[in-house]
Amino acid sequence: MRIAVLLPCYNEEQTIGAVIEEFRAELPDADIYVYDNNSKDRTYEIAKEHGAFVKKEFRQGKGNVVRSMFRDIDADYYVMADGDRTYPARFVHQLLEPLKQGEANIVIGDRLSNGTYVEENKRQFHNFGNNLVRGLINFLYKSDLKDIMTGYRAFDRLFVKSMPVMSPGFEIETEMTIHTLDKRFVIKEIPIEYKDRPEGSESKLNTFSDGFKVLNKIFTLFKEYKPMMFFSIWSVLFLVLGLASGIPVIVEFFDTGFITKIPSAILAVGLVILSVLSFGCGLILDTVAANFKKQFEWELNNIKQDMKEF
Ligand SMILES: Nc1nc2c(ncn2[C@@H]2O[C@H](COP(=O)(O)OP(=O)(O)O)[C@@H](O)[C@H]2O)c(=O)[nH]1
Ligand SMILES: [Mg+2]
Repeated sequence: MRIAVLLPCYNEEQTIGAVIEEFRAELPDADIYVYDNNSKDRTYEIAKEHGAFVKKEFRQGKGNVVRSMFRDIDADYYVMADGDRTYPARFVHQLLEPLKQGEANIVIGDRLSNGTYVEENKRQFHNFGNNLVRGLINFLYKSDLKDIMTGYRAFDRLFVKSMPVMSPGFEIETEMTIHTLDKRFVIKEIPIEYKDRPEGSESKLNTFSDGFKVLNKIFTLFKEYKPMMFFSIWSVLFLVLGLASGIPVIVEFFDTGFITKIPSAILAVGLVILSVLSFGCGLILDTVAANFKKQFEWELNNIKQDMKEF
């Protein structure tokens, strides 16, 4: 059974050595991979000195790194963590166990339910962001996840080899979670402790620009994965506005046999046409999305078949 530990890194010279040693102590037989993303410090050299498989990824962004890692690396189980020593390695066994038992395809280390993230993280706005994203996703996908954006995760091979990584940057975690829910992979959450970065080590995440990208990702994936619901919302909105401006015109017509509110009449017709168009878009794209889902299921069957022959 091969286990791969994946550590995407950008400027983590201060901590990467310790992270590699901690994971090696917990999983002596695992292969540890560090993908260095144009670091301006000695991350690459230090990771090499500590005996990790080190590779350079030139396209900047965590998503780009994860994309390459998922494509390049062969293993039965995968663990992903940050290179900043915020996710303790000792939880790795708890993360791997449900995969080995076949009880989950993806296990996430949840920083939020036991409050260690809220306690440790110094950036208050991140808690608001976490709550907002969690609320949105749980509402859209009728799920009950506690921590959507955690960087501590374990996956089985089926998940890794079928995950289309489209996000270039920090939206990658959100994308993975939504993909999991949409494609009915089994997800399990394990509460973990989170430790803030040591003094002098800096987070690469920008609260506002990356927060905006995450929200944008949720919006885009909602449109792509649930087009009927997405376009129905627009359709209803236009219909309500259309009726609001059109009903007085109709009432006037029945009362007097004439129409004097010409601008309202034109507006109402426009809005109702938009409503019907939105609904049509929803119907068409719903079929497209359904076909993609079927395609994906066949792809999963193929990957599973390859794994058996492997
Ligand atoms: N490869 C790569 N890794 C990155 C990049 N930005 C951040 N990381 C790594 O991704 C992980 C998470 O980033 P971090 O700054 O800790 O985000 P936070 O945990 O949300 O504060 C860390 O291991 C970073 O080194 C990047 O552009 N490329
Ligand atoms: Mg981090």
